[in-house]
Amino acid sequence: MEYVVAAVILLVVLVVGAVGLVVPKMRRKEIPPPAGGSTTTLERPPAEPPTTTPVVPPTDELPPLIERPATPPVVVEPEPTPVVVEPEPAPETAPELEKPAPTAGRLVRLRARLARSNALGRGLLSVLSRDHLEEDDWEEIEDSLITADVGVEATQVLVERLRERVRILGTRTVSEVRAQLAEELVAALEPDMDRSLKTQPHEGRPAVVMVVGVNGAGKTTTCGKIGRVLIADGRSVLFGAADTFRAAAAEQLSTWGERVGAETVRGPEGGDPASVAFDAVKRGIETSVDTVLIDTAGRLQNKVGLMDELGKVKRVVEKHGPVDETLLVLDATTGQNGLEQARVFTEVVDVTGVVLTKLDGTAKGGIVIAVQRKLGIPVKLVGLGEGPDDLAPFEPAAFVEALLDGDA
Ligand SMILES: Nc1nc2c(ncn2[C@@H]2O[C@H](COP(=O)(O)OP(=O)(O)O)[C@@H](O)[C@H]2O)c(=O)[nH]1
Ligand SMILES: [Mg+2]
Repeated sequence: MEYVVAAVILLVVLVVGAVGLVVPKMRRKEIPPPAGGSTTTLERPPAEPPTTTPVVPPTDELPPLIERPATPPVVVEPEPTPVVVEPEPAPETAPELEKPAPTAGRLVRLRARLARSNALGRGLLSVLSRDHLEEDDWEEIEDSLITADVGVEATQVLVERLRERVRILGTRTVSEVRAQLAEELVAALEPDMDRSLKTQPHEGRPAVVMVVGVNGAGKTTTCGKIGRVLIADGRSVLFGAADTFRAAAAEQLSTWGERVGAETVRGPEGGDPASVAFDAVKRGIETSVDTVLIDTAGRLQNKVGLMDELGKVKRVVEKHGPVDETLLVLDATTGQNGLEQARVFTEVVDVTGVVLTKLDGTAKGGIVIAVQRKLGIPVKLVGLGEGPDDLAPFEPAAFVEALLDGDA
């Protein structure tokens, strides 16, 4: 038994001893692997320390850089938004407060522009100042007037009167001839016609001005320009965008309105023009403006449709009270053809005045005489360019001076 016990003990001792020897070895062997890992660790440390080391110092340096760019973009982004919002009203308000050019000085520019683009006077004066006027000379004078768009009828009357004068007075100096020609041209423009614009408000409601004419004649532009003229004179205006055919037309009119701080009443694209016009006048009454300016569409493709539409606009607007002024806008560059188209409008609505636009262009000033003669309606305003204040009241004497200016 004792042997057995001793053997067991010995065995246990041996086993323990063996384990004692083996485990340390295994630990050493196991450690190496971790030590082998320490190879990685060796790589790591250099990596880690540098990582840690650079990270720390740069952290001090980089963060500010990183934060700044990171933060600023965020800060900068929100900032611009409010900044953008603020500037917008500011520039809009600024021009609004700037009063449009007064109407008084506008004829000076009219003279310059007409003198630049029209040569009515030059040919006429050179012929008229010849020593003896033969039949050929008078024909040349007639041609000059017709070329200047005065129209055949008006030309014949003019020439007849000039011949009479020359025969009786026998004048020949350029200045004398010029004066006579000017007098005759002014007379042909019927200077006694009433050219005032009916824009004064009534008791409790604004004056209503309707603007009609073919597309492209300059209706919307003229609405905007008239609004500025009125505002320059200290009045308040409201625009009605009754050209609902194109969204761009309402947009265009709103822009004119915004520039002078005037409200624009507009409807949906393709909506009923008459209801927009009605709403505009209604709004004008509510806000107590002096004048409501109504822009209309001018599609001539369908004359019946146009008549119906314009007639309806007028009828509906007149539920508030009579329309004070219906202005027909005519493009002066379309000459005699434009006149024929213009007639359609005079059949549809009771036109009270003509606005002759684009006289700054290639137009011949004689068209003014033809327009009045053919339509029997006074030219009240003339358009002299695309600028916001390029519209002037029409004054026959000043206009004739401009036509003849620089040519004598
Ligand atoms: N040169 C010149 N251009 C003008 C005048 N009036 C209008 N226009 C231009 O004519 C074009 C048509 O004008 P717009 O008002 O849109 O015509 P609407 O279709 O009748 O409303 C635009 O380019 C205007 O700037 C003017 O008196 N002189
Ligand atoms: Mg228009």
